[in-house]
Amino acid sequence: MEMKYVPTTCPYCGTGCGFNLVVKDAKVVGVAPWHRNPVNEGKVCPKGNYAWEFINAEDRLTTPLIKKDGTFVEASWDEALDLVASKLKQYQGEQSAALSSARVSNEENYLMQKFARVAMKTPNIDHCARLCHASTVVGLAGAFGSGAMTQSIKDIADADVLFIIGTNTLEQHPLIGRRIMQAKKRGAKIIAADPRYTPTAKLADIYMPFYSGTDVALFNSFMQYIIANDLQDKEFVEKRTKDYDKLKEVVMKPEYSFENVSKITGVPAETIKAAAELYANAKAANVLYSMGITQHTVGVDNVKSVANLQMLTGNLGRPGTGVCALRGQNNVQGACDMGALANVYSGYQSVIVPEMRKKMQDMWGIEDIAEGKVGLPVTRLINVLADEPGKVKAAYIMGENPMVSDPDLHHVEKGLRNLEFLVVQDIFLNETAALADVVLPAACYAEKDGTQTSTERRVQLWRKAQEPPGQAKADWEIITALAQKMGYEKQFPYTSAEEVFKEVAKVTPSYGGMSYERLGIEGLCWPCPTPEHPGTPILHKEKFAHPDGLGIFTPIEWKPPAEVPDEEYPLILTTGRCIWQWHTGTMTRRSQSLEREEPTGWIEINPEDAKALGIKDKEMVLAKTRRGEVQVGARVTDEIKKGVVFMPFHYIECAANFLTNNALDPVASIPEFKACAVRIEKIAEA
Ligand SMILES: Nc1nc2c(c(=O)[nH]1)N[C@H]1C(S)=C(S)[C@@H](COP(=O)(O)OP(=O)(O)OC[C@H]3O[C@@H](n4cnc5c(=O)[nH]c(N)nc54)[C@H](O)[C@@H]3O)O[C@H]1N2
Ligand SMILES: Nc1nc2c(c(=O)[nH]1)N[C@H]1C(S)=C(S)[C@@H](COP(=O)(O)OP(=O)(O)OC[C@H]3O[C@@H](n4cnc5c(=O)[nH]c(N)nc54)[C@H](O)[C@@H]3O)O[C@H]1N2
Ligand code: SF4
Ligand SMILES: [Mo]
Repeated sequence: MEMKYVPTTCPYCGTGCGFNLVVKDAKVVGVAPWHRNPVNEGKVCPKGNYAWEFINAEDRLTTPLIKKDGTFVEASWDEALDLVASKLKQYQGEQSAALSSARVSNEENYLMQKFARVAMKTPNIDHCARLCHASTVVGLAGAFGSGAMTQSIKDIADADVLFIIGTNTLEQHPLIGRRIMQAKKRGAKIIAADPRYTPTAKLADIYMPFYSGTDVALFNSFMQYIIANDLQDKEFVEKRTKDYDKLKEVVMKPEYSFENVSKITGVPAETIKAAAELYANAKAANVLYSMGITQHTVGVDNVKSVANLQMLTGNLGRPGTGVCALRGQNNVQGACDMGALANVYSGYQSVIVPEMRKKMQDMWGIEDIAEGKVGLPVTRLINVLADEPGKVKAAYIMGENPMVSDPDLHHVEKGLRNLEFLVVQDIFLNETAALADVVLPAACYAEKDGTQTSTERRVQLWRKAQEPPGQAKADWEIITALAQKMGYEKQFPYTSAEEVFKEVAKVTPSYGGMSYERLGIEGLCWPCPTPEHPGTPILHKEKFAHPDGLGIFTPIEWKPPAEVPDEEYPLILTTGRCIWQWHTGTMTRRSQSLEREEPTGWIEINPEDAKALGIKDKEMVLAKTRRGEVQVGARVTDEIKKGVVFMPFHYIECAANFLTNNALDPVASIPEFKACAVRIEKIAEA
C-alpha cells in the first residue's frame, strides 16, 4: 500500500483554504489538515472536509459523448473534437458564445477566453461572476478604480466594528466566519442586517431584520446620521475623495431619516439609530457583504453605497477597515482576473480600447481576434437565445450549469433548446449537459496542476493528486487540443499548465511577478507586478486606483426591486444557500456525508404568514410566481422576517430558479435573485 499527502487548495468557496489530499494506492481517499497554510491554519469546514468524496463517484464522465438520434453515444476524443472543431468553425464570430467557469483554474480560464477570442472569434465570453459579483466588479471599480475586495481575510479579526450585510459568512465562507469570531472574542462589536436570523446574524450585537431590497435606504440613513452629527472623517473625505457634496445632497433628504427608513426596511428606527451610532464612532470598521447586496436590479447601487459609507468614515486602507466583498466560487476572482468576462481581457484590460486589442493580437501572434466590442454577458446571452432565435447558434459551456443556476429556468431551457449546436465540458453529466450535442469529460481539481485566486486576491497552487478517470482530460488540455484541431497550433502550443501560467504573467500586469516557484506554500496576493514584489494584501493604502488617486462618491437614491408584492403575489421570495450543499449540487449531492444533512429543498416561512395561510411545518406547499411554480416542503420558522420567504436553490426537484425573476441590473447585468413576488398555496388534499 502506498500513501501520500498532496497539499492543494479547496475547490469550493472563495476563502481559498488549503488542505492535504490523502492518496492511497493512487486514489484520493480523504482530506487531512495542512497546518502551515496561512489562510485556514489547518482548519476546514464540512465541504472542505468532504471535498474528496465526489472525486471517484461512479458516474464521473469518463469518455466523450456525441448525441445521435436523441441519445448519447460514446465517442473517441478524435471523433468528438473533430465534430466540435468543424461546428465552431462553421459558426465563427458573433453566432457563437462561450461560457467559462469559476470552478476551473486560472490557466484554464485564460485559455477559454483566448480560445473564444482567437479561435471562435467571438466577443461573447462570460461566466457565472455575472450571477454573483458582477455588481462588485463594476461598483467598486467605479468608486475605487479596482473591483476587488480591499483587505486580507486575516485583517477582519482586527476590526472593532463589523457591519455584516447580505452575507451568511458562517455558512457560506466558514473560515472567514472564523475571523469574525476572532474579532468578536477580541471585543469587536457586530452589526448584522439580513431578512433571516442566520447563524451569522446570531453573532450580532445589533441585528436588523429588514425587507429584501431595501439596502440603499439603510445605508443612506446611516450616512445622513453621520453627516448630521459631523461624524464623517473630514480629512479622508477632503484628501482622498471627490464628489462629497453630491453625496450629501442626496443622503440628507428627508426620505432617509430613521423614521422613514424604518417604514421602508421594517426595522425599528431606534435599532437603526443605535447601529449607525456604533458604526460612526468605530476606530476601525469593516463592511462584509456578498449576495444579499449584489443580486439585485440595484446591485451596483448597493455596492456603491457600501463604498460611500466606507469613504465617508475613512474606513479604507488601514488595518481592520475595508470593503470585504466575499467572492463566492473558489476561482471566481481568478476567472474575472483572467478575462473570462464580456468586456475585458486578462487584468481588466478593456476590449474596447484599440491598443489593448492590438496588445493581445501581438502577444498571441494573430491579426484577426474577435472584434473589439463588448460581448454578451451570460444573462443577456440567455435572453438572446430565448427571444431572438438564430442570432447565436452555437455555444461552448465549460463548468457551469445554467439549467439550474440561472433565473427563470423555463426561459433558460427555451433558449438552450434553440441552439443549433451545444458542447458542454464538465466532470458530471449535469442538467445542462443533458441538452448538449457533444459532452467532453474533464478532470477535476484533484487531477490537475494549476492555480486559483481567492477572495483576498491570493493566487495559490492546485497540485495533481491522482489520474483523471477513464479518458477524462484537464480542461486546459481539451481546449488546447481543440484549438490545434481548428488550426491554431501556434497560439496554443502548451504541454503543461505552468507554461500557460508563464503566458498569463507576461500579458497580465497584476500577475506579472508571479511564477509557480514563487507561489510556493503561501501564494501571493495581486497586484504583484515584478518578480521582486512581495504582493499586496491591503489595497488603497495611500491612494485609490483611479488615475488621479481619488475615490469617487456616487449619490444613490433607493429604488424598490423590479417586482414587489401585490395582492396576487403577496410575499417577497429571496433565495440563497445552505452550508451543506454547493449550488446546483453536482459535487455535494454526490458526497454522502453532505447530502444526508440536507437531502432536499425547503421554503422558510414566518409563523404568522404560515398561520394566515393555514400551513404547518413540513407540509408540502405550492410556491408560485409569474414565471413558474414548484412544490416544496414548508419550514415554519421565526428566523425569517414576516412577509419574506426563503428557498435554497440547490435542488432540481424543487428548483428555486423556476420562480426567480431575470430582471437585470442595467449596468452589471446581474439578475434579481434576492427579491421577487411570490404566492404560497396550500396543496389541496387528494
Ligand atoms: N455552502 C455553500 N457555500 C457557498 C456557496 C454554496 O453554494 N454553498 N456558494 C458560494 C458562492 S458562489 C457565493 S456567491 C457565496 C454567497 O454567499 P452569501 O451571499 O453569504 O449567501 P446567500 O445565501 O446567497 O445570501 C446571503 C444572505 O443574504 C440574505 N439576503 C436576502 N435578501 C437580501 C437583501 O435584499 N439584502 C441583504 N442585505 N441581504 C439579503 C439572505 O437571507 C442570506 O442570509 O457563497 C459561497 N459559499
Ligand atoms: N436562485 C438563485 N440562483 C443563483 C444564486 C442565488 O443566490 N440564488 N447564486 C448564483 C451564483 S452567486 C452563482 S456563483 C451561480 C453558480 O452557478 P454555476 O456555476 O452554474 O453552478 P455550479 O453548480 O457551481 O456549476 C459548476 C459546474 O462545474 C462543474 N465542474 C466542477 N469542477 C470542474 C472542472 O474542473 N472542470 C469542468 N469542466 N467542470 C467542473 C460542476 O460539475 C458543475 O456542473 O449560481 C447562481 N444562481
Ligand atoms: S471555508 Fe471554503 S475554502 Fe475553506 S474549507 Fe470551507 S468551502 Fe473550502
Ligand atoms: Mo457566486
